[in-house]
Amino acid sequence: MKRKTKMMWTAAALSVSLLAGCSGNNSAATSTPKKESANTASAQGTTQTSQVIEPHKGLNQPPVPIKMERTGPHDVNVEMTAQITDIEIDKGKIYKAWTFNGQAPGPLVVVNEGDTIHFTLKNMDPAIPHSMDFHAVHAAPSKDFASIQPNETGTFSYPANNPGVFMYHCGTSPVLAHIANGMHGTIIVKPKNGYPTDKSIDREFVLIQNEWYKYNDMNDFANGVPSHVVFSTKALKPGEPNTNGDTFTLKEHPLVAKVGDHIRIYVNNVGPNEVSSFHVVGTVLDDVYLDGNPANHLKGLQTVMLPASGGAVVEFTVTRPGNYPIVTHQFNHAQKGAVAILKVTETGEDDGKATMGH
Ligand SMILES: [Cu+2]
Repeated sequence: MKRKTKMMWTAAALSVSLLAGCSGNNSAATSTPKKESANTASAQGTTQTSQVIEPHKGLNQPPVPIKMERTGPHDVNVEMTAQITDIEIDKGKIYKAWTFNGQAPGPLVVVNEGDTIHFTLKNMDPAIPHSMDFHAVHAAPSKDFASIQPNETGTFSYPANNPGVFMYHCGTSPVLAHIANGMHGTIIVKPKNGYPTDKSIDREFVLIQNEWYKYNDMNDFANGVPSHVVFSTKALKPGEPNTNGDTFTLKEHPLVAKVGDHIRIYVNNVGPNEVSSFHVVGTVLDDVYLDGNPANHLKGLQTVMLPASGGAVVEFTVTRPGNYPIVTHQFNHAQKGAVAILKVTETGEDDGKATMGH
């Protein structure tokens, strides 16, 4: 790795896998909270105060950093919150999201294949029960993914024995409402023996795709089409950006690489409803590991199909300087925001020039 990062957002220390065998507190900060208050949010955006459910009116809980601590060679404590936090999903449009830790998608969780996750969920929502369903683990959902009542805390343990890029989400009924309101995210389980291409990777990023609908509108969630389809990125290392799923941040603050870099992206489509036709304009995906499992190795893909919840590790080389749009090739969704820019420069640093749309 020859990555040099710029401090664009507040640092986040995320990968407990880096702490294997030692114990230490590895908490992550989130992106800089938006300045809008709930009042200005309702004035600026389409989220009308009248639509906000009564117990959430005026509520905008500041993001609480995730806590991750490795307590043994194969044991990781993860503490997260369920909380109500305003997210700017489009310029000036605030969504009073149901979130994990005040981010939507929630904070990235990284563990090692073979770890046992000791998970604690603190429900800060004054009104609604929430829960956690990690796709990466083997568990009894009725017990291990049980709902935590408002203002209560619950703890669960389960093994993460399969490597890959997995979705997590709140599994409280109606699940569609909890996911569509923002309670989703990504957990990476690092393969015990790595990926065959590990040695040649120069830079790696995380990209998550999600959709937004009308605020807390069950009919729109079930029968409508998304108003916004968006990408976000999450930090793999301290100092890398954490962003929420919005239409503009990854255009204004692109991912940055150097000419010749071999790039890896951990990508996850958290839906809730749509599939992603993940595509990087200007290159071919030389190596793809479906769901991030090294056994699912494909070569030379133009586009990788990610079902709702699906993940992948995709790798490619950038041979020429310029801006490479990363899209879902379902262009109705790209038009609604699902474009991120990878800026490739001779130096590997952002040259500050504006990026183009797509
Ligand atoms: Cu929930």
